Amino acid sequence: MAVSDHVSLEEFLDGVKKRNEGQTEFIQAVQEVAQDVYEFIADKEEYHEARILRRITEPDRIVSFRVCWEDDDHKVHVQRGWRVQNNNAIGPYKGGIRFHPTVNESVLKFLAFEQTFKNSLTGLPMGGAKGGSNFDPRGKSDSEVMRFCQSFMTELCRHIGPDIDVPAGDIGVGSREIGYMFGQYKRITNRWEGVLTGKGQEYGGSKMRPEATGYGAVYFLCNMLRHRDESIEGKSAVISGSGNVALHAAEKFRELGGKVLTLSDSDGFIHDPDGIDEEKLEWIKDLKLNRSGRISEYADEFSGAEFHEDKRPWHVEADCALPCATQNELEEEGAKALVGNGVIAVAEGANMPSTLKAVKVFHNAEIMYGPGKAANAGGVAVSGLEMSQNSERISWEHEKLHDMLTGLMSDIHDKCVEHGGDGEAKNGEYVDYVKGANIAGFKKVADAMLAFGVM
Ligand code: NDP
Ligand code: 2IT
Repeated sequence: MAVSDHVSLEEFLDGVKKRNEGQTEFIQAVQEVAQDVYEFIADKEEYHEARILRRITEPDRIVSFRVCWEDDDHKVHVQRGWRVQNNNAIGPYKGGIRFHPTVNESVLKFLAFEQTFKNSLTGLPMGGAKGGSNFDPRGKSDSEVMRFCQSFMTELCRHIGPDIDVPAGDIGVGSREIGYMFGQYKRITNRWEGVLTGKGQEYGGSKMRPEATGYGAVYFLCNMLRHRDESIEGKSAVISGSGNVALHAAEKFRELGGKVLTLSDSDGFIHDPDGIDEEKLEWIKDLKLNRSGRISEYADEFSGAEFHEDKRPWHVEADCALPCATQNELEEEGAKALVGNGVIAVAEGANMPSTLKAVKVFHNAEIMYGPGKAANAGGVAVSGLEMSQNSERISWEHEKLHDMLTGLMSDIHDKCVEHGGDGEAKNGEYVDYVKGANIAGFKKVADAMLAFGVM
């Protein structure tokens, strides 16, 4: 029997900071989870003895590799690629791949750590991982992106497999990149298997996967609102980002009777006081998907809309906020502006878009705040369903998958209420969704780890 290991929360966090010096995003993510987990395990000696949290904060492994590729002018580029396999206690490693110049080990470790809890919350058998590269797909030709993806997969393929680790998309990795990577995996291994999710529907991709994260975030928002006898009908929203998650969140929010006021990209945000209707949204999709355009062009196209360069949309008055771009895009000052303008609910489509100080502002104001690991879990949940369909060699219909997605988001909401509120599915009480998600996500992984003994 192991001896008890009762280090205080402060000592534990000091250790995390020392062991991961300079990895600010990773430390931030651990800090947010550790507070709640410590409270939960205060009287549960077995988790202390087995040092479960200490083990979850040490990735199972990190693979780092060189990715070499040639551009259209035959210039050779050398980039770095990573896969962080955080924890596979409850299922094969699972999580997206990000291509963005800001990618580094800290960012991928925070994402893999968060993914471990998110995947657990879905109730599906998936462990947590994340990968990517500091490659910037912006401004690159299709051929350049193809050569990069092939080179990246040539190394990554040694570390993944349908029962080992199943990557998917994230920032900078959409259906085009998944296609190139899947093709290369198949070519090298001579195996057609469900090794990636988010595939095209012609070759094993699941219906509903492209929409799942954004729609799921709005369904999570609906569940939070319903808990307080509210709905989206007639409400307004500020949304950041204009990628896969943001555009599908905007689409669903509008479909459910809400008015979307803003969208953004890394150049700034657009504000359309008349609301971004279906036709305008189709125009943006075409701009982003087919013309590699910038969101600023919206203000030139639609009268009444304004572009705010280098600004974020949090000062625009709205009932709801959906940060759907990237980590730490919503700081304390933005949170105060939202609360000051009477926001009632925030649902995170992005991963950790709110800083710790911003989260505190939401908690103090007791608004409904759904953290990314709960609110954006719809994407990976449908990825899990894509894995099931691939294993069964079958394709489920749109309606069935849609029903499963809404059911999964409602279950995740209920788990948050169970551990972050007073457990009643519908009573209007304040729910600490961060605490609920952290504890529910932790418990399943921790209990599986206890079953395996010390390793
Ligand atoms: P996309 O690449 O499709 O879109 C990303 C959007 O965010 C773009 O509008 C981009 O603008 C903006 N953005 C990216 N980085 C920055 C930055 N540093 N500052 C400001 N804006 C930025 O990615 P997704 O929509 O897939 O992902 C968005 C978020 O959702 C990420 O946090 C991701 O981890 C999370 N997520 C995604 C899931 C999915 O299924 N795709 C699942 C769960 C979470 P620009 O074009 O100017 O770079
Ligand atoms: O952050 C995420 O959940 C994702 N990028 C999706 C992961 C997945 O495996 O579908």
